Amino acid sequence: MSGSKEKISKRLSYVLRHRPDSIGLRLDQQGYVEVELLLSALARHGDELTIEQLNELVLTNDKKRFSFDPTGSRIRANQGHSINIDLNYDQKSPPPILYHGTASRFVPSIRQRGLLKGQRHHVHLTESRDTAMSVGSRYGEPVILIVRADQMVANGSRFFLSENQVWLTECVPPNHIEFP
Ligand code: HQG
Repeated sequence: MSGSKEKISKRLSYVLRHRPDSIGLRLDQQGYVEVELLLSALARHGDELTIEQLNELVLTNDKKRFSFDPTGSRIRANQGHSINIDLNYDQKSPPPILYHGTASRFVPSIRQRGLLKGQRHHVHLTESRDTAMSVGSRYGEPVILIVRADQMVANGSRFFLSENQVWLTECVPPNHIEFP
């Protein structure tokens, strides 16, 4: 595929998280697709990508967005899906505080309704303020919210950790959010 690694990563994210059907693919239950099928489907749709380029991308991707299965014959996105698949995430005990980066214009609504998962399967949280800051900057003036995971666990919420260290949960009620 011509273009930057970022462009290829975005294209793969689109296909593997949201629209495999856009290039005639189906993902299995765990979100995997055969690497060979992926490469040939991309090629049929005008995006030539070699197996070497794909390996390099998976290895060096800034957020480790993709991973191969243990045999290396299949690939999937690690998180962020809008299509219905079962990633078999490990339920885990989170640190007491997690961060969520958002845009200032969403804050009034979040104060009222809490953090909602929207199109995705979960609300995405991080242990890193820096990551929260850059995620928030995508949509406007960034704001970092502090999520009291400790209080949520005490109230029975479940948390999951994706392979690329994104913390996931169903929703975050407003009373467990500290606003700046
Ligand atoms: C906001 C990136 C109004 C929420 C990141 C966010 C992440 C509300 C936006 C991953 C709301 C949804 C996901 C409410 C939530 N009212 N706005 N009640 N509740 N929102 O993109 O978390 O680079 O679906 O704050 O690292 O921003 O793609 O979610 O601003 O892990 O690999 O609604 O994307 O990873 O936006 O980002 P998104 P997100 P990648």
